[in-house]
Amino acid sequence: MRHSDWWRSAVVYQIYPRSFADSDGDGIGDLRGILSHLDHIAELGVDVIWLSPIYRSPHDDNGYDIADYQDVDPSFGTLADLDELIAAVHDRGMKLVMDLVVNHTSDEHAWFEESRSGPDSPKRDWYWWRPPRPGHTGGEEGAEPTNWHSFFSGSTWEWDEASAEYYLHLFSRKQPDLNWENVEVRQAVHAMMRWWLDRGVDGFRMDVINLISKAVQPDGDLPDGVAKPGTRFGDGSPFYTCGPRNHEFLREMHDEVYADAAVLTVGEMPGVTIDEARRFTDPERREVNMVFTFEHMGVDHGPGGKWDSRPLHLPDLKLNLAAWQEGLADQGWNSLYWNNHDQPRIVSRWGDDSPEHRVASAKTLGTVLHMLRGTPYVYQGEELGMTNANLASIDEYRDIESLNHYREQVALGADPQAVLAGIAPVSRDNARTPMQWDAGPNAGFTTGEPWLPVTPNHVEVNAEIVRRDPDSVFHHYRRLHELRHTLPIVTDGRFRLLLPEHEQVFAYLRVLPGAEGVDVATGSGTTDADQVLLVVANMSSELATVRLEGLVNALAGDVLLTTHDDGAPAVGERLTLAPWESRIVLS
Ligand code: ISL
Repeated sequence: MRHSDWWRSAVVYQIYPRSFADSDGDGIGDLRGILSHLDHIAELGVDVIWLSPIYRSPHDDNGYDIADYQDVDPSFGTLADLDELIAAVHDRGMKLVMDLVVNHTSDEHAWFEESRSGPDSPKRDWYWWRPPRPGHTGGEEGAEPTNWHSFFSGSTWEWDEASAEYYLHLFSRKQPDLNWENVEVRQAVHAMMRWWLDRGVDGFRMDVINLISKAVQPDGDLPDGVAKPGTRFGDGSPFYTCGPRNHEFLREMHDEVYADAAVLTVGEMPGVTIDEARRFTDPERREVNMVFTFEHMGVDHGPGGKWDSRPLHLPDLKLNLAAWQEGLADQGWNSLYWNNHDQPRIVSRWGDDSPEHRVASAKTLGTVLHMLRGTPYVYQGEELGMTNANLASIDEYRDIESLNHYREQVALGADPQAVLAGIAPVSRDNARTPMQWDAGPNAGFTTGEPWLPVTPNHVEVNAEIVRRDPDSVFHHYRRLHELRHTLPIVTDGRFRLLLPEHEQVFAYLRVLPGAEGVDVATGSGTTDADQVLLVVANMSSELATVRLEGLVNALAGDVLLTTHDDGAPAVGERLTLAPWESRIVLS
């Protein structure tokens, strides 16, 4: 492994600062709160911390709407606090990766304020300004330049009365899209990134970085999308997902900013395909190290998409993850995640968060993800087995995506209770409830009023308890990280899915060729000379029985990690697994 490839055997821990730890009692997490809990993260044995945005922001989208890329928001602290954090992270042998949100800025960013000042502004072209649709005066329904539906409901266009033009915002109206066609925009972003690298940060997680190139037509137009059923809007995503100049822009960024730095770069990419991901992450192309796919996060969506979630059909998940494992085996690199600040908690989503199965299911989900090939990401609280929020009414929600969806649907005549029932299991607020540090008031997160309710189960589910208990989710994750750091097979082994159709069990092999010429790529079997890591996991709350044909040797290897200590040693090809039991076996 080259020195610059250090991230291939690394584990990343994501902090959502607003919900991590509050040092000053205002109910909002902050940098000094993070500083006081760094040892918790170091003990977990991760290599990198990714910090969700802490920049100056009006917080329309909790900091993903940035008003100044080179300053810290007062609610989080100061630049001096951040310098201290960078140093403290480095002192503990870890690295710090910043969130880079450059598809859009806040409408309160000086660039946009200048751009908005009028059509003659030198920065007018830094954003997407367009006149009303021909035959319309502007401001009225249907006058928008395209019919695109925003990620956060409503139109992607906001009317600016003063200059009688619209501006584009794929997300909230307070998140105007930057025009990456304009070279000055790109140069300003590059300069800002270099400023952060000079300050000592170790890389970037790039927010929706596959949306920055819009398919603008030769006449300057952006095309309408195909109509979305039940709304007046169309799907604009073909015109901004992995657009025509996306690769060029990332290659340019690489060459201008981090060609010579051993940084970690990960692009968040909704709608990216395996083929595109392979190109984005092919080291030869010099773009980014890895991307976040959304495909596996969509396998439980019904026809109504995100708000229409269904119980998981395990074979769908296995086939999707296997396709990415195989698709990026020879070229490119995967990132691995179950959770982040936008996804519901995995133990509530695909595990079983009842008292009986919560711990085992959280561990087994961790096992299945962490033994895959790629760089794993752990989201704050995942190591505690934190659950969904179970918020009682719409008044308790804070997430702009959930709130806008609710308002839009109710305005269209939908039953409010039905809309709420769709939001509850998937809302981004599920991930954003305060970190559960202890059983005390507000889970030790704040001495004030938390900005989002603390989950009542913090009395049993908290950091203090899991760090003390050697059988906890925390220590299971710590051991998973240890395996990655000590066994080259976890980083480098080929992946082979077993039992693709099995509805309860997720089983796969990782294989390192032991003798020259052994072709594991074909999946045609293994030889005695190969090193084989077997992962077998019951992903259900019932007993499961499997036949692992031809794998007697693999089953008879050393059990490196298991959820159930009393699990009988495997004899023969038939194996019965307790609910949520999993094993990692090396032979
Ligand atoms: O959460 C989502 C899945 O339905 C999307 O709506 C989400 O907004 C999308 O995945 C992009 O996410 C990123 O950019 C957004 C920000 O709100 C998210 O928090 C961020 O992760 C806009 O900056």
